[in-house]
Amino acid sequence: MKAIRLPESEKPIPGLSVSTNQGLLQWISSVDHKQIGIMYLWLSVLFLVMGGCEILLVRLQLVVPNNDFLDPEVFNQLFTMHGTTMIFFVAMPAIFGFNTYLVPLMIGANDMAYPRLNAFSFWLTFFGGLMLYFSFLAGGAPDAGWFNYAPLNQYNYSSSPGIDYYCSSLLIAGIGTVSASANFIVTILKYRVGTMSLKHMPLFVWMVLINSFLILAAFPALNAALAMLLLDRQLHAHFFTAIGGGSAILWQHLFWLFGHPEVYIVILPIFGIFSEIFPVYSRKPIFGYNFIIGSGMAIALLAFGVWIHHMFATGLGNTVNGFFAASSMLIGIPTGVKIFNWLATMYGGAIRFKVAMMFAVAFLVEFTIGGLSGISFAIIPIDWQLTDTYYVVAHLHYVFIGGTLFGLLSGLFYWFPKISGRIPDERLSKWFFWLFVISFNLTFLVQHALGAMGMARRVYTYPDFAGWGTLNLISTTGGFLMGISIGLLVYILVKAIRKGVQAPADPWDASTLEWTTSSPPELKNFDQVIPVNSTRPFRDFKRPDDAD
Ligand code: HEM
Ligand SMILES: [Cu+2]
Repeated sequence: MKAIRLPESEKPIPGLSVSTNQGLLQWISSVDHKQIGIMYLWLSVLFLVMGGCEILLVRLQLVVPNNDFLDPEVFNQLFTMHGTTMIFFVAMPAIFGFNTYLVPLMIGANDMAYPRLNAFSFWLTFFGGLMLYFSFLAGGAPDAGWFNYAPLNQYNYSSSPGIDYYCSSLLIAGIGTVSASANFIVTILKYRVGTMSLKHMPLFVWMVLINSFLILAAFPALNAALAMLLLDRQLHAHFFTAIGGGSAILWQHLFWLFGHPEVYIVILPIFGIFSEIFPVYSRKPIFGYNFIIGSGMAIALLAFGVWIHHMFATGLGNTVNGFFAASSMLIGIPTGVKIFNWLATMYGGAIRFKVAMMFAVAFLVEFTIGGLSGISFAIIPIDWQLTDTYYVVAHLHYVFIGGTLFGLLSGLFYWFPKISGRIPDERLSKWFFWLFVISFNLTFLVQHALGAMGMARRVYTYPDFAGWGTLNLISTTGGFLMGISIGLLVYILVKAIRKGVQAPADPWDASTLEWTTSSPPELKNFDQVIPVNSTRPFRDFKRPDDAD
């Protein structure tokens, strides 16, 4: 098979080149998708450390009953900043980092469709995050929880400027998110190498495409709500105050119309990552390629039909609740389909337990636990009993950490050699894996019990009820061990970048186009691209006698 030479004029790269070596200035002015992707990834590591430190203070306050280590006001700010940071400035930038770095490489393109818009999107996210943290200096951070319910978000209940910063910073970052998504859609639809049809596109790219449409539909609801709240707070409008004819429940509708799709926004690209990783480390083609795409689309559509399951306790009536309970049960099905696809991919395969694969297998277990507690919330009487207890905190971390973060870590260990050109220390990485998985379960498994025993979430302190102290002590210990494991991860990455073993172009015997470039890729990704006639073009190129 002959490789296809890309025309020289295909994608002139404006800006500076990697080899000019101008240090920081070069990064700041870069419009290269690989550098922007790497900046997104470091941004998320930075905020992971910030959000982690905030919640460790919270866990310290909760380590024993009747503790008064923190002020209640500070406590509210810390858990609010933790949740907001983790969702908007850890999960989102990390996902955009992978998307931005990988999509052009995986479709055989030399950059995004709009390289300057790409840089613009990154810097909006960056300054959005900076602005959120500036609130600490400006008189107090936001303190009404990451979903910022009315009327708590109104001036009478929160008179520090924290919530104004919440609105402005999420608006700025939100504009970045929307513009980046438009960029992905055009890039994927218009810049694929000539022979790659939609049905040969890597599943990761498919999930990014679906996800980008999901973002374009969901983020406007949030952005509108934030703008309305700013008007309420700054110009005394009454969108969310009952006195002036507004409605506090309206905030919840708008927020969750965005917020439920958001939880799929942070999981769909992860499903894409796993759909790349399971086949490579099982040495088999993915089982049910079309089903993975179809169930991805089903999830994206259904995501807009379940938001009221966050509002069962607000008194919307049995008919409404019943409808949304049913739709919430339904959305478990396409997710279950994907889990079965991955299990079937592993079945009978020659599995290699590299760290990326270990995280992928652990994900199957942890995410299923999170999925089951999620289904239990779709049963309305159970939701009424457990909502706003630690059971919710346990559930959301099993999906956010056991799902999103495990996926990001799996992807990190898979693509790190490509991105950095170095192999991380395998033995240390396995230590990290075990420490992280064990401490994660130590922290959050017991919170199911705490929730069932009635411990409310977001409480500043709690009485000395039987068992509560012990379980909270276990949870705090687990949290600090998680903190240590994240420190170990940063050490592993920095050490690998400094003096890791040089990575070959294709360390895992993979199947997609990004592995045909050198590690790390040159500034111009491709001079020539191999032909794409299947979902595993590189493997077919390496073993033409045994092509798909
Ligand atoms: C070091 C690891 C982590 C620990 C120990 C931790 C612990 C906690 C705790 C104890 C709370 C409840 C605070 C309260 O209600 O009193 C909480 C809330 C939350 N966490 Fe985490 N968390 C961690 C990582 C993450 C990650 C990675 C994410 C998302 C990607 C996340 C997302 C959230 C969200 C959305 C909330 C709700 C905040 C709110 O109630 O407004 N957490 N976390
Ligand atoms: Cu939901």
